[in-house]
Amino acid sequence: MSKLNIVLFGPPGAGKGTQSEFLIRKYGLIHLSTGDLLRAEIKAESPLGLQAKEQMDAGQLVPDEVVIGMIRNKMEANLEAKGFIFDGFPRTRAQAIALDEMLAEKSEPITVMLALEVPEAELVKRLLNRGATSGRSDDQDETVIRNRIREYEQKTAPLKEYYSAQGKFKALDGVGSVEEITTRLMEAVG
Ligand code: B4P
Repeated sequence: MSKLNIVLFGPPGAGKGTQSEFLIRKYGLIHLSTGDLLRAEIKAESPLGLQAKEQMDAGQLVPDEVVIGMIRNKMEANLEAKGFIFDGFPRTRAQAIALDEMLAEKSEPITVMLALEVPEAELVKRLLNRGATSGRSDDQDETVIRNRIREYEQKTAPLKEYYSAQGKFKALDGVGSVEEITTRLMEAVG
């Protein structure tokens, strides 16, 4: 049976992390979140984590080679997986090309890219709210949050065209209750 490889896509605060939890349980997939992997490096105070923290706290993307290397290691450690959910990766065209190359080596292409669409005002509200409760440093300051959204618009949003050209792009309304959005995602996976 072919593997199910999902790219869960959307701006910061669109609900990627939240929805990944349901999708990995439903389909038995491995969750690969570059944000979570980077935060684990920061917690461990590794050299990579110390460098990434500066960029993350400024609302900038971490260099491509860093996140591509992390994803490659995790995929190689999970060769028997039924498939992967890529959450927050790829975020640039170079990352998308690298991911396609890694999957081509194993003849297991991306199945679908599911893009959660949420207006900017709602994103800022959700992230400030999380900043008030979770202590995530990049969620505390509205300027940093808006910078992350700008980075998304400039470097990440163009990937919609990249996946459209492969016939894999599906956009979904990301506003509503968490359960409603989970249902929309499951319908889109089919
Ligand atoms: P991430 O960890 O990916 O964080 P994020 O984009 O801010 O979104 P996240 O997935 O956490 O939030 P979610 O939408 O689930 O990245 C953090 C940083 O790491 C980046 O800024 C960058 O510096 C670096 N980085 C990561 N990946 C990289 C890459 N590939 N290349 C370069 N740099 C990289 O949810 C947000 C909040 O909304 C939650 O509090 C949730 O409770 C709430 N929410 C969810 N669904 C909701 C709903 N339906 N209604 C109301 N609230 C909802």
